[in-house]
Amino acid sequence: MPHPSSPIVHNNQPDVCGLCYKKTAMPELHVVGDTHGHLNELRRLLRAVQIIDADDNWLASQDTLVLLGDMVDRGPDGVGVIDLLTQIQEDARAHGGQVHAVLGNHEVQLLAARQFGDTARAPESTHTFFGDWHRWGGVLEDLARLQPRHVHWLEQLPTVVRIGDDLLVHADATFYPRYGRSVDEVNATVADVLASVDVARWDAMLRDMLEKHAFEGDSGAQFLGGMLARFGGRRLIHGHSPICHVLGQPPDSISRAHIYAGGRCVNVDHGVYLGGQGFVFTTTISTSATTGGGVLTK
Ligand SMILES: [Mn+2]
Repeated sequence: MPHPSSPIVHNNQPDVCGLCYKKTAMPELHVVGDTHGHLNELRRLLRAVQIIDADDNWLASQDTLVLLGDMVDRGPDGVGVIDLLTQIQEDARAHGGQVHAVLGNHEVQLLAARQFGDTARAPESTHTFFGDWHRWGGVLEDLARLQPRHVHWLEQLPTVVRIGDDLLVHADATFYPRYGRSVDEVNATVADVLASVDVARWDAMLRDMLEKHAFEGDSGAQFLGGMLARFGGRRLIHGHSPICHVLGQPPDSISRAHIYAGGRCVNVDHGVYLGGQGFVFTTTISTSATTGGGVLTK
């Protein structure tokens, strides 16, 4: 096999040479949990596993990177996170890779604060969209810096993504199958709400997105099984519920994903905004024959 002239090779058979980026032939899936405006930490994590280089160039060949939502709020630079993701999304695409970001409740809360401001969330409610966004960690500088290109990027985010046998969503919540019978239907339903000016629909969706811990215990595992049967996939990966809270451990002690429900559920919320060191969950992309149409009982 001829030796490449440059150590930087985007190669369809990357395991032929030790100087090539990728040591394995199989494309990998990398998943990053709730970033919450922590741009420096996100860069540090992506650089540490050589997904991007020191200048934010894509290094991960034909791999797929998924940011699992709640990329904004709570931290210093949510808009900076959006800008970085937009840029590496383009760079990855140009090099055969993919970057997806999934919609989390904080993205919807930010869009709601921008669109509805001091509008009450319900006729008798004293809660406003802006007030709730701010109370739950909304950063005023982010709202002020939000340009139409950021809004457009947020509005087109998918809510569910399936990569091989992995189904990726932000929240360990039960609303997804109520929003559609397929991944595409759920994404279309959420996009339809975001494109609407219907306060009641926004309010209901925001409440749906706040649920946590839906896949825990026997009934949770049963629901999870139905959800995987419905949307396809053999495993679900989510963020939204910091692992340190789930396990009752200090945030800085969390260094890996929390795998539960007999291996069919993976929580990757590293709690970076709470002081967690963060991690990137990496797995090979496998595809087996899976079918949709399962029955959900929860
Ligand atoms: Mn969340």
